[in-house]
Amino acid sequence: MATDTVFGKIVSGEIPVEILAETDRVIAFADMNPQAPVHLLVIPKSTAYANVTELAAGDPETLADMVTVAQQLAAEHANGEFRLIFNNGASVGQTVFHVHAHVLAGNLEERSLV
Ligand code: DGP
Repeated sequence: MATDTVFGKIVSGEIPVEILAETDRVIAFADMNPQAPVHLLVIPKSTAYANVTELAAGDPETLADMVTVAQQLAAEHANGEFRLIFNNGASVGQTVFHVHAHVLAGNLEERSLV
């Protein structure tokens, strides 16, 4: 279970961000530490899921929504192509335990996988 994370505070409005896309289930905003020309985050509004494994099992419709929003963001901010990354666990780099998709787009040659 996700508990009290920085992304929960973004969902609640306690930490203000510019919302770039929103559905009933998800919001998107820019990563504060961009690793690509376009580096956005898509997160569920629900705070119940710490990682994508939990989300896929518990709320696959929201996972599908995240992919759809990623596509829309890539079309709006780049050429429609994108890389979608879920870090799933601390040992592979997850630092915020509220599931989130990194949407990377633009010219990604020679660039980090986040
Ligand atoms: P991960 O390593 O997969 O858990 O990625 C977490 C990402 O979240 C990292 O790239 C930085 C970003 N991030 C953390 N805190 C904030 C914040 O308060 N605002 C924004 N915009 N991004 C944040």
